[in-house]
Amino acid sequence: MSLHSYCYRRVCLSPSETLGLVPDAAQPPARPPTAAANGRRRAAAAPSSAAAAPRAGEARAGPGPARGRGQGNGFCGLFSIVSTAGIETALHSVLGTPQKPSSSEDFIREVKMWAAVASALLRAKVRQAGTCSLPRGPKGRSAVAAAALPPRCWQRTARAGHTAQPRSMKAEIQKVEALEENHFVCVHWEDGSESRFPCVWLRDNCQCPDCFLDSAKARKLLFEDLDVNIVVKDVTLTDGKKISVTWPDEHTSEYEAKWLKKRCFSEEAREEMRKDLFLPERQYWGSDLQLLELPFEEVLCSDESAYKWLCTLKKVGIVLLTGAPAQQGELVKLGHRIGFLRLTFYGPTWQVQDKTDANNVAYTTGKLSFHTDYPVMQHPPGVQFLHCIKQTAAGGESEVVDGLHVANKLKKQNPQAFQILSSTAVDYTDVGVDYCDFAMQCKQKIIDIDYRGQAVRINYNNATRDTVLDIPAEKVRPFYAALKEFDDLLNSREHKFTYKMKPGDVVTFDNWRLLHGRRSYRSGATVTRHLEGAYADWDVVMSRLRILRKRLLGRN
Ligand code: OGA
Ligand code: NM2
Ligand code: ZN
Ligand code: ZN
Repeated sequence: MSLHSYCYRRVCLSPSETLGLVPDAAQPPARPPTAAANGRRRAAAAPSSAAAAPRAGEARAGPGPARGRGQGNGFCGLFSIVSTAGIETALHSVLGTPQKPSSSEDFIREVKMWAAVASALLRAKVRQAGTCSLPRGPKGRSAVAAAALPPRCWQRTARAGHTAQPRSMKAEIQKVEALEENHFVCVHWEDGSESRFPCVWLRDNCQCPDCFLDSAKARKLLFEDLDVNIVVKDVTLTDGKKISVTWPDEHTSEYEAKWLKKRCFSEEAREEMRKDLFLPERQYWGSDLQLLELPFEEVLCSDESAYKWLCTLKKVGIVLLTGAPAQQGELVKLGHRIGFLRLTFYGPTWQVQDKTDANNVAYTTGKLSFHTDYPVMQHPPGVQFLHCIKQTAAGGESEVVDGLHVANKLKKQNPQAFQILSSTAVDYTDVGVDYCDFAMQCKQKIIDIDYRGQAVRINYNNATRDTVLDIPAEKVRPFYAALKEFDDLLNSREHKFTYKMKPGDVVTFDNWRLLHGRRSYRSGATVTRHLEGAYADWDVVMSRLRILRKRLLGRN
């Protein structure tokens, strides 16, 4: 075992505590950082409560990079950790930096040093009874996590029975026949309708154990073994509920009526399936937004509430969860509720507050104009959570706008501006240090469109839009003019919705669809406003939504 994996495994936490954010233990982590780099990063990696910790930058160990966060003083910073996530963050920070020490001896010395730091951290975790003792539950889950989410309470409620009934789907077959030189199987349904299934698709989707691994619900049949010109040798109907196909090589396949009906190739059936799988329905809104509020605790513990939360998040794009404890660590529970959070260079969760030498404009008291987070990533976070821990008396109000709704309006109002924004690749940049050091660059269209020309994602943050603009000079002014049109529309009174978060509020929103902003507030000697933020991926959120829906409504 290499030194890397040695020190890594020693500090690895159990999967339930790690949000799934810890890289696979089998993969060697990046090299430990140099001491100098860590002097800058250490405390930044340990989220600490606003009250207990020094403000970022107030107790700097030494000069950091221009955009670095620089805070804390050596080991004291490490011991200010108050949550499992904090420990994990710190350990990643300690172990996950790609900087190279100068020689292999240096390297080994540093690995040893950081291994010692890691075990000190683990000891600290046990020692700090008041702030971070994590008594084990029966299966090694931390009591903190268990209290928030009593042993997978969503699993418990799942078995408790539900009001919703499975959807009835009548699928009785009257007759079956082969058509078009046996290239199609035509199923005649009892209701008089019919479905035509191409033979190549039927053979490809044989559900027998030789062709399909039921435990994985995945195809075993290799594509190289599929004859794309295959025809049926024989097709028969068994009791109206099943058809049986014999292939030229005598392989037989059976297909159930219900299974076939769902997979009918008609435009209507495919649309139905699309809706079932992806819930594409959107409700557009403007200043008239009816913001759904749900109690935070209910979403954690009731499947019905969680389902409502995620359905509305998908359809409307924003839901407010209320009454969360006004302390750090609550978003980690929300992450567990869906599956896991999305790690970025700003950490597993991040603290939005005024910081000295802020490494992001969000970490100042300034106004944030309408933006989506992280367009500098090729795949920006789909969902964002912002938990208000502390709110300032004057200023700091939040604003949201339905970006896809506004993009549709722009398309009608000024098709040329829409065309420019949906075809010009804009450079974004983000360089600095936080969870580890980063130098992000990305090209994004401000309005992403699908194959039909429909707006599907907004990628716009004026702060991280690069000074580099990789377009011909004559296209520059038209680009700015188009962006001005869009920005003006976003900011029009009819489109934006304003609210002010209270401690305990958690706003959850679609970061691909909404743009959000905040009004400025006065800076002071102490932190007067503090939000904890986190991201999730739409894939993960949709996965949880489908599971909840299946459980509650009996549908896929
Ligand atoms: C951010 C952000 C909003 C706020 O951190 O990206 O948009 O209200 N914050 O501070
Ligand atoms: N923060 C809030 O695109 C961005 O820079 C969004 C991200 C710092 C995690 C801000
Ligand atoms: Zn088969
Ligand atoms: Zn933001």
